[in-house]
Amino acid sequence: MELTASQEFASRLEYLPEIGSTNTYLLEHSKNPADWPDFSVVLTDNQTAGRGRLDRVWEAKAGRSLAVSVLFRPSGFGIENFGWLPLAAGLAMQNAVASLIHDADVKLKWPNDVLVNGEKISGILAEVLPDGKGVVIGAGLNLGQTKSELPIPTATSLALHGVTGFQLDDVLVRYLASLKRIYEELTDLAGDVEGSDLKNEMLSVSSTVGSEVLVSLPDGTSFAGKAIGLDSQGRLLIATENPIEIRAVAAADIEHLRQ
Ligand code: BT5
Repeated sequence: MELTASQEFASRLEYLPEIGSTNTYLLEHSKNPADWPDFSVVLTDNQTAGRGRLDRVWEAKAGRSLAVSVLFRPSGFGIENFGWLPLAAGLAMQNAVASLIHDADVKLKWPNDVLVNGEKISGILAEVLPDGKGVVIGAGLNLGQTKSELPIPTATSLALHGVTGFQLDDVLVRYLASLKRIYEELTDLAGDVEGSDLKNEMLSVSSTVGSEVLVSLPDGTSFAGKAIGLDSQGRLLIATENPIEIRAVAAADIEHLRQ
């Protein structure tokens, strides 16, 4: 696999012709920082057991989708700011997709789904290393699937928006270049994103902030409110009416009700 352009941005880059899950592979193999430094990358175009959040499944058609996992061992900020990393990855993927699809609305649904005209083209799964000193961030991107090859009616792919005939490297380099730029910004800010251009950029491509949402929490409860912003750790802030309060959610499923 020719990955010359992407190689420039990764400290280590490993292409696997087939793998169950790039996240699982990286979590299991990356114990030694000397072999697997910060910003090591593992990818495949044939992921057979992709994982979503909360034990859900990420489906990928062999040869028609990208699965890429990046290892972060931040030295510039601590675990309290790790919450920004999956949001950074979502923004990087939004940048990559928006650079390829010009005639559609490419937005970020909190925490990090990339939607094209409201349909999901990419999902991201962040997992903290067993030693707590880093995070693996995996992204799935639908490349060549037809509508019937996608698992849900509200999913889409690059091909469905006329983006075809590219090399994997052309797509991957856009994601990695953007992710590296955002990671460097996050490091320069020492993870303190409040009031920064980076936070404004995240807010400007968010379809969630400003929307009425239904929030479903991992414990099975749910509540409705208006998403009004992100707090200092990247949690979504929701204003509710009954009772009148602002709640911050770190892990939840969001349904957009109306803008
Ligand atoms: C996600 O979970 O969207 C995170 C997906 C992360 C996948 C990457 S691929 C590289 C790395 N290695 C892994 O094993 N995983 C990561 P969540 O927000 O829970 O959404 C999962 C839901 O998205 C599923 O329940 C389906 O409804 C839907 N879905 C599954 N496959 C999809 C696809 N290819 N395109 C769009 N939606 C999909």
